[in-house]
Amino acid sequence: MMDTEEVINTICHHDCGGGCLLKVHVRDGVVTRIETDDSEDLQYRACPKGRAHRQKMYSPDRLRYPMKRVGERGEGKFECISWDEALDKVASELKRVYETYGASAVLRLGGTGDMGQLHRPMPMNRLLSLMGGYSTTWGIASFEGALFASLTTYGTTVSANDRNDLLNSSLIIMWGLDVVGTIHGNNTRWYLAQAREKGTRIVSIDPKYTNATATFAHQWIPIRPGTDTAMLIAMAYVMIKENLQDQSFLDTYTIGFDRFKDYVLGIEDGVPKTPAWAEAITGVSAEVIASLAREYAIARPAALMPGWSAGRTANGEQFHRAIMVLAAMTGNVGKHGGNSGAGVYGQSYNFSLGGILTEAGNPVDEGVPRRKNALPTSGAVGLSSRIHNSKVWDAILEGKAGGYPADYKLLYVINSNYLNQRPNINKGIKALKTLEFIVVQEQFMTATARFADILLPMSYFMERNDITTAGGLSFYGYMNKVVEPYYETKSHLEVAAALAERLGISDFNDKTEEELLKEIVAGSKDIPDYDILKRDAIYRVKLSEPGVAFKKQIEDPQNNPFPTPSGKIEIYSQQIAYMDDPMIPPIPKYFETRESLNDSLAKKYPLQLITTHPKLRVHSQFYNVPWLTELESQVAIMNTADARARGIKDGDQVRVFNDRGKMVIPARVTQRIMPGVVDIPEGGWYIPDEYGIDRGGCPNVLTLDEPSPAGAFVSGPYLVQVRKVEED
Ligand SMILES: Nc1nc2c(c(=O)[nH]1)N[C@H]1C(S)=C(S)[C@@H](COP(=O)(O)OP(=O)(O)OC[C@H]3O[C@@H](n4cnc5c(=O)[nH]c(N)nc54)[C@H](O)[C@@H]3O)O[C@H]1N2
Ligand SMILES: Nc1nc2c(c(=O)[nH]1)N[C@H]1C(S)=C(S)[C@@H](COP(=O)(O)OP(=O)(O)OC[C@H]3O[C@@H](n4cnc5c(=O)[nH]c(N)nc54)[C@H](O)[C@@H]3O)O[C@H]1N2
Ligand code: SF4
Ligand SMILES: [Mo]
Repeated sequence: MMDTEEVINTICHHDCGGGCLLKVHVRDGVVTRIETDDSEDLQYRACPKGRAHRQKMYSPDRLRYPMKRVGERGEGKFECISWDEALDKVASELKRVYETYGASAVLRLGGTGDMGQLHRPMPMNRLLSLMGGYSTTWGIASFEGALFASLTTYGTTVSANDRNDLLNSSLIIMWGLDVVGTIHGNNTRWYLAQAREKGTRIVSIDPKYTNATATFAHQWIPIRPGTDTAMLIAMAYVMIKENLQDQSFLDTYTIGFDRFKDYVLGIEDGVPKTPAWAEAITGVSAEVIASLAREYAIARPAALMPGWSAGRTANGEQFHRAIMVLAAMTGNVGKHGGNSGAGVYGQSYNFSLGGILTEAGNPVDEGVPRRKNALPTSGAVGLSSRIHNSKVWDAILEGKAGGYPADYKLLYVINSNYLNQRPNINKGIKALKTLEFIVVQEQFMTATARFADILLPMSYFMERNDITTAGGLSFYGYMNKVVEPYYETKSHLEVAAALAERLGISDFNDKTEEELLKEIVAGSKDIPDYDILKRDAIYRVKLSEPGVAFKKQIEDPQNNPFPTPSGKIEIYSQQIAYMDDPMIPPIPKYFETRESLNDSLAKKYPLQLITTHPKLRVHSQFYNVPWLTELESQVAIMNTADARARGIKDGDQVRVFNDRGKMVIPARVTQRIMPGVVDIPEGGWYIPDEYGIDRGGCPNVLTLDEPSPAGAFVSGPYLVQVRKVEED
């Protein structure tokens, strides 16, 4: 018999901080096996999730047909309908809402399903803009605090060294960074492994003894969540007292160090920020703080590498501002082996692609004043027409009367499990029930999908073509279509195009998918040939040396000012001072987090919940893939002492609760998390029982829908209690 198996290269690019080559075996139009990169070159190897796609895309749970709601909203009762009926209904509801209430009543919520350039919310954004506009959100859930800090301190968000530059460091500090549990750039762990082998000292500061700590670190410093800024400021105190700071670097490249110094020494407020002061707040001993301060000041070059969780706290931007000040105090900015303290965009973010099906300019944003806490350089996200992504439920419930920019009537959700993935689900449910119409484009019956009036089944990345770029990785990727779409699923572009036709929007798009992708590739200065990119699926960009942020500014400051208003690294930011908000001070300061252990609420709810990112999921995606849940299931991770005090053993069912919600979940009892802290990884599915108690392990039943003052999404810590579920 003839062997009809083909191997097609494509790219998995999820919102995991990775992007990986898949070699997909296809037989008779069906994916039979997935292999990954085995090249001699730098490899972009898929993780177990990437290799489990076959089970996800052919899951019996996958949505196959358009559906309309038949029961109460949220009840999850649906009936299959034709695409014609579904699209007619969506088009007529859009038309009705535009005519009755105006464009701002249409709220478009997006997420990060997968990261192609074309099949995301962009086509729908264009259509809605041509219809008259739409309301949407601001605040990047991942790292808004880090972006704010980077824009104020350095004047740009592209401020981190490339990860391969870690091989030049003599000390690496992973501050709330777990590059094994989360992907923070495909090969970060590969570089850490090589650094470790070379003898580079590696320190990890984290409430959890993470996989990255276990694998790479020489020292683990457990710290109470939400208190990191106090430790950083106490490290600055030690450096100043012992005159360890790089004063000539500070004099040449920064402004405002003296103001910061006055705060640190207590000249400003009478409180010297000594290691003993920080010990009481952080739980880290004064000696450990002082010795890390000395070590970081003396080891040159040293890379201070933040993750994003410590910045997703109630005053998260202060953490990132403080870490950047320490990087400047030690003269580690702009140097090989150093790092600016930034943890977001590395130099490969400078890779660019051409015109995505361009947004038509959203009329709802036009002529709108900026928010008081928005930086002048933050673009459209700084407009007061936007709702912070943590405040969407209140905005729907209260509208203009509650001070929000509009009254919202129609919700359009694309590429997101918004209800599951935003804080305070119980409030979210109330809000969703008040809307006039909800459309959700989904692949699975998620918590959000259950609230749809019309549910549209979407194709998989392997069922359409797309292009992807870097995102911190040194490559461009072609996300090849490898099989035909599953049952009646359609791509995001096809849905927007079909709606445009029904709504009479003739200038939506006249190009095919491939023509659009060719245009995108043509806009890149790096990719030599479209067909070769398509065949190989990967084009590795070769750089002569690791990218170092601000190298020019440091080597030749006369000709290369920093892109800040002063041209210097701004330890003191006049742009922030203009905001005139005591909770966003112009120099970084420590503020006690809300729901800290000193809060009176801690008597009732004495444990601090954090919600880390799951190794074997991407947020809520892959939750329903048995190959992966066999390896790691959703649990509440707690310390042995806290468990013993409550009579809880590993594997016991426990209740985790606070005033916002309740869940029942198995406990994982371990010494790999510090006492007083509980971790329920984000992305567990919200699956309520008949009493409204979550049985799927979604931490957002417990979280508060309040951002930090400058807009960081707050993933923790929150106060909770844990009790054993008693058998009847
Ligand atoms: N408590 C807590 N909550 C958090 C966080 C936290 O740390 N703690 N982290 C926050 C962060 S940083 C983020 S980025 C957000 C993420 O929030 P979301 O972007 O909402 O996260 P996902 O769970 O990945 O949801 C994507 C959904 O899109 C659907 N989808 C629809 N169309 C497509 C498609 O074409 N392709 C794919 N692949 N999927 C499609 C997927 O099936 C999936 O249900 O969560 C935030 N929520
Ligand atoms: N496998 C996988 N990888 C992912 C994702 C995923 O869902 N799955 N999501 C991706 C996305 S969208 C994002 S935004 C990033 C998120 O990346 P991060 O925010 O860096 O990831 P987290 O797992 O939330 O937290 C990292 C570490 O910080 C610790 N931590 C929590 N709170 C604190 C604190 O207050 N102080 C200190 N010092 N440490 C703290 C946690 O214990 C954890 O070990 O991950 C990306 N990578
Ligand atoms: S899920 Fe992330 S790390 Fe895993 S294969 Fe896909 S892109 Fe790579
Ligand atoms: Mo994120």
